[in-house]
Amino acid sequence: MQPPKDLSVIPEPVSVHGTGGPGFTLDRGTRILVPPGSAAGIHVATTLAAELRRSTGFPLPVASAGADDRDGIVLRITGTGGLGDEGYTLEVGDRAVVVTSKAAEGLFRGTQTLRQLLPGAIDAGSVQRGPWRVPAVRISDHPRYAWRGAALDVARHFFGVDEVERYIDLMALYKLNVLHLHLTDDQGWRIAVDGWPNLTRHGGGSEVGGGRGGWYSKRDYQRIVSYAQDRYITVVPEIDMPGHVGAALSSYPELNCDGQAPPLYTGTEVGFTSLCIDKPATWRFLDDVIGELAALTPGPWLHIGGDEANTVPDDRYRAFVERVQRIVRAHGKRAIGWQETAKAKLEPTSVVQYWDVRSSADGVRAAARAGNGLVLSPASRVYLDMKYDSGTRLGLQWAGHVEVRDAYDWDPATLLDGVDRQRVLGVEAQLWSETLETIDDVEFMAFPRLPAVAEVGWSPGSARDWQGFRHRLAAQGPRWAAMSINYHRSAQVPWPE
Ligand code: NGO
Repeated sequence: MQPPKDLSVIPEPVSVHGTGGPGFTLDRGTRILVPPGSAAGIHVATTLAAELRRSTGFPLPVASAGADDRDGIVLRITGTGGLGDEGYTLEVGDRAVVVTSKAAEGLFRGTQTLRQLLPGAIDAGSVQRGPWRVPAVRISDHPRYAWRGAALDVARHFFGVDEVERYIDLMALYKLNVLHLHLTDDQGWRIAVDGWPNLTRHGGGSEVGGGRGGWYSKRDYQRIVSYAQDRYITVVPEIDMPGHVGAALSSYPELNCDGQAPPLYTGTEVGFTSLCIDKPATWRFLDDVIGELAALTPGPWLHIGGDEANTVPDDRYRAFVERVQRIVRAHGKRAIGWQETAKAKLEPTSVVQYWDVRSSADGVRAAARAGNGLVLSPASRVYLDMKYDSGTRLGLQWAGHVEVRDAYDWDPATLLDGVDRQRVLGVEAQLWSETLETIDDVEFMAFPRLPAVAEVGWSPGSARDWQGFRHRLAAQGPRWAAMSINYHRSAQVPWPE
């Protein structure tokens, strides 16, 4: 049976069937049932209950499912026939919504679909009037790519823990699963390192335009990591090197070849700073920074930057990247670096992140041929800091304008010819913050393009089409209003009045 017409789930699930009947209505008596003794089930159920209580005002108790319990929102952990850890099925009957997955991740992703099957008002921060109907459907779903990321630049302008958590909330609704934090750059150093306190004390106190900046204590960073973990999102921290290090150079004279610390920098030019590659102090510094950050980070990845080191000759650059990869490995992590790192001899487990659509991608192709995984962030598609059009108040335009359709209408499998599609781990939307000062600014650039990239990463190519997508996006408008998201009302989307 055809699914009901007004379904507007993003990302589009792999398969959706209407099953007829009235569907399910969430009410004051609804319980959320989990498998007895399942900590993962309780965890997912508790997060869902908190989300749904805010707007319904219902108690929604979480309880262990007894053998005969079939009413309510039922979360089940059991094999789902090849849907993988993030895959799930969701069945809506008159008496129950049943979400099934083989793992907690998949259960959580399924509950995010359930949110989107409910009216947009379900995502409001205060109690709203129902009814809270869920249409009668059967969904079977799993992601196309394992890496569906969003990067936030907290270096050019600083964003506090609460603001990052807000961004994580927005990512979770669209099933993104990697948060890449760009923690250091010329304009600011944002993460505490015990052995090098001046990095934050001095280097954390600036940002683009001369504002106060800010930085995360280790506890702050851990709060972000665990908030993300609760939503099955992996944090990938980035320490950019050997370039983009102005704040570090300004904090410690010994990191400079001439022993002189430059003043803090608040402009937006790129590519003119570098660590002093031959100094022993540089390597002590990198080992400490990477070691401390690795110890704080539960995920397997550490991003080493590597972009735009324009003052470093190629042979020195290659030797630098190779040595840094070894340090990352020694601290138990896998390295990911911007596409420039493909100039070096990469470890088999290292990943290359493609971004610069202006320069040749041959190095990236060679890395893929050698077996390295790729994360795709083509600037003309997924740089959410690009202006939508010439009228956009915020943003840059070095990669052109990126309208919603540009962010949506492309295929990661064929973006780079000559690259084996098996090498593509996924996609990542970038949000650089040279022009973004507040979380409102961040939201304006991310919405509606972030959900577009989320669908590129999740949905099968065959399920995607721009015409359908723009209508599903339009239907998210009331939900975004309920969530007070500051979104761009792109003329490409038929928003309801
Ligand atoms: C480039 C540059 C960043 C800028 C960004 C602005 C990469 C990987 N390095 O992307 O420093 O902030 O463009 O769009």
